[in-house]
Amino acid sequence: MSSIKLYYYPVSGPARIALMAARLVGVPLQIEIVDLMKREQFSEAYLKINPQHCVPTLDDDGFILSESRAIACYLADKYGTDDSIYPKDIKKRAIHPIIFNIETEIKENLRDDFNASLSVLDKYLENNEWVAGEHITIADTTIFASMSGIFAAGWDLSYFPNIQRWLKNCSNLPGYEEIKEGAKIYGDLVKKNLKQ
Ligand SMILES: N[C@@H](CCC(=O)N[C@@H](CS)C(=O)NCC(=O)O)C(=O)O
Repeated sequence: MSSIKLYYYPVSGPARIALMAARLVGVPLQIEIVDLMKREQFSEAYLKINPQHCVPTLDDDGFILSESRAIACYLADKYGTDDSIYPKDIKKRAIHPIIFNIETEIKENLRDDFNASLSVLDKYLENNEWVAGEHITIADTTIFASMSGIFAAGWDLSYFPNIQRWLKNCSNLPGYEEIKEGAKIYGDLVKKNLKQ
């Protein structure tokens, strides 16, 4: 297999989505760190492959792709050994997006919105081991990777027992050890911002 590069920064949730999807698929990656703190995403070379100057970006033997979820789908479609982690059946694919916006203060309505999204996720997990059913799919790695920073910030999950069980399972996934430090840095930044 030719080399697949992932332009990555561990503190970025979208970058973690792409990395965990790749690890779940089992495709070998060459990770290229783009240090956002040093503004490396604005280098001339990087802007040529990603004019939107963000991570992640995938370079699969010259085929350049940005957008974390598109990368997850591409990797699963192209390199997945079967379609279980990204079903071909579009009805099996359907999940609700979970969106969270953070500012320096978490306003009551945002907190409620996020908890409402968590309730939906918890309900999905009530009768299912994984988000989309009995099998792990890229829905799990995508949701887990994007929310891992918020969980690392210590979001109160006491009302969501199924999410707590799912999180334990997610912490055994391939790629988890690699992403957990970035998620922790993100979580610490959130905690620090909230204290200010
Ligand atoms: N929709 C994009 C969002 C990517 C994104 O926002 N990346 C941020 C880090 S979380 C970034 O690289 N920001 C640097 C910049 O915009 O200059 C995706 O899902 O891949």
